[in-house]
Amino acid sequence: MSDDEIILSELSDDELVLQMHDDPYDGLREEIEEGVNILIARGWAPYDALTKALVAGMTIVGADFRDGILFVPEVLLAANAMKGGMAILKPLLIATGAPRMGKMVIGTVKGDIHDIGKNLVGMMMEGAGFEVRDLGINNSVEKYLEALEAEQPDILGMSALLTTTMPYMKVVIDTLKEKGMREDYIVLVGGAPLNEEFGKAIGADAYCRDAAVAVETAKGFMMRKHNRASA
Ligand code: B1M
Repeated sequence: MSDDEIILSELSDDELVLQMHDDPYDGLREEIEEGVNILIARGWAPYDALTKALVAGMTIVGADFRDGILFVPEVLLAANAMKGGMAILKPLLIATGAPRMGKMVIGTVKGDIHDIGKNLVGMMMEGAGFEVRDLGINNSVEKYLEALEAEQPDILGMSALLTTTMPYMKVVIDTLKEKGMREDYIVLVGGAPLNEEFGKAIGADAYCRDAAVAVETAKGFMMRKHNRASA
């Protein structure tokens, strides 16, 4: 059977998920959207559809981009397909969420236009009951400061996907220190090239490996903040 003849709704869950792993690679946004809708209609939890079908497919794209098999235009199409699936899952993830936990301002740092991971973190935080103000990509220290003043969040989240842009997180944190604002916020950082050691070295409160860890870490910090306030 050729790819054209595949009827997604006739595939088993395992076959469908395998097919969806190939879809970002081929930039097939509509097929990803259809696949997500089928999984949800079959009773899949939105989080499982996100991680097992979408993120896993994007990981394959990432490996081939790294190895020089795929190039920027193909990766842009893959990102577009991924975003189609995420747009369906976002309201579902939010609907399964809990009571309001706190507020987060999140953005990708200056010089960096990667936003898929950051968007995922924002979605998962909203799903967990956080109010999220997303600053988008390429944020200068001034933009972060402006948003912190305007939004008065509990948490500042920063994302960086490039080894050349991750040091900018330290610029933001150092500026907060200089202005005597550092202790006003819980600062969480994430992105593929970071690690825990880097998070500590730049003075963040925590490095978050993925969106689920970001949610758990944020909840933990908020609990401690509330406990301190009521002590
Ligand atoms: Co780019 N890119 N890219 N890219 N890209 C990487 C990052 C790269 C590792 C690919 C590679 O070579 N192997 C490489 C960086 C190498 C390095 O720095 N050492 C790279 C490069 C080199 C580039 C360009 C320079 C390529 C070029 O132009 N020659 C260029 C840079 C542009 C710029 O930013 N100035 C570029 C461009 C692009 C596209 C535009 C084509 C596209 C981005 C589209 C978009 O985001 N809208 C793109 C993509 C898609 C990737 C890869 C393939 C996938 C990234 C992704 O979306 N992953 C990536 C390869 C890879 O990472 N394996 C790559 C899926 C996402 C769910 O994971 O983003 O890691 P991730 O997010 C996770 C966690 O990291 C964490 O939670 C998320 C969800 O679980 N997390 C946080 C992320 N942010 C967080 C913030 C938090 C907490 C957790 O705050 C609290």
